[in-house]
Amino acid sequence: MRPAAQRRDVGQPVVDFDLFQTTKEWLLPSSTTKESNMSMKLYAHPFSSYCQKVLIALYENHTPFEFCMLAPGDERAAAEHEALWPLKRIPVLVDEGRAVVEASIIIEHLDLHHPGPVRLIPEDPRAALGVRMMDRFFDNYIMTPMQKIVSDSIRAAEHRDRQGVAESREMLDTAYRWLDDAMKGREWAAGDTFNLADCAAAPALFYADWAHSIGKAFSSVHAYRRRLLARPSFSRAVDEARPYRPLFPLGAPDRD
Ligand SMILES: N[C@@H](CCC(=O)N[C@@H](CS)C(=O)NCC(=O)O)C(=O)O
Repeated sequence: MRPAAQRRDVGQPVVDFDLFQTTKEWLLPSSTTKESNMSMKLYAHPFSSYCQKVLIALYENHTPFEFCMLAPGDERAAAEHEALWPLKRIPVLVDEGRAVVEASIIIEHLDLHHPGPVRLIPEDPRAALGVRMMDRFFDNYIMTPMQKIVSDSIRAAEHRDRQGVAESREMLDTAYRWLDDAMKGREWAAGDTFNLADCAAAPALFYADWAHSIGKAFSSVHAYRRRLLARPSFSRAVDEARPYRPLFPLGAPDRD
């Protein structure tokens, strides 16, 4: 295992971003990224589920990068982040001065421009489609309802969305049931190897079980969640996020 990724003091200025590129250019692959030695920067927080999704991919291949911590209250880091991505969501990867957003796209970017021994997207386009389908499943039907339940709990009582939360809980139950069936006899979410779909699954199932517990009957989902927790890349992300557990709005359980 390589040493931990270099961590940057959040207050340091970022001098090498070209913030005046058009959005279209930001999203185009750079012709120079392949052989680049310039370090990548990830704007993230260790406790964020979507950031963990990308951290897992980086750790799987021991990809060097600089972690730019977005701590609450750090206005300078927040301003840098907003200049890169006005929608203010994390993670944001900066590679060769270009911002890459959306966790799945960041992982696609890593697989394309910084490949390692663990292929995050299979080369075979048919297999890749199955991986992307499962990635969408985890984001849309596990992560999204989990986030809804968590974010609703920090709203003022008069702004709570009871119906939305009830629908999210229902969606999670249906998604757990579907996944339990899908995971029977499978080690990883799509195919025989660990890939993008598992990067998405790990933090999604981790936090979803905290927000709306996975029923005991769904033994294949529980077994898969345990396999994910045992994977060194995710286990490292979970350990790095441990100090922030008191921030979990619903109260973190005393377990992983
Ligand atoms: N679709 C985005 C979702 C990213 C996202 O929701 N990130 C959360 C942290 S896990 C965030 O930035 N929350 C801040 C906010 O909602 O203001 C992705 O896949 O990267």
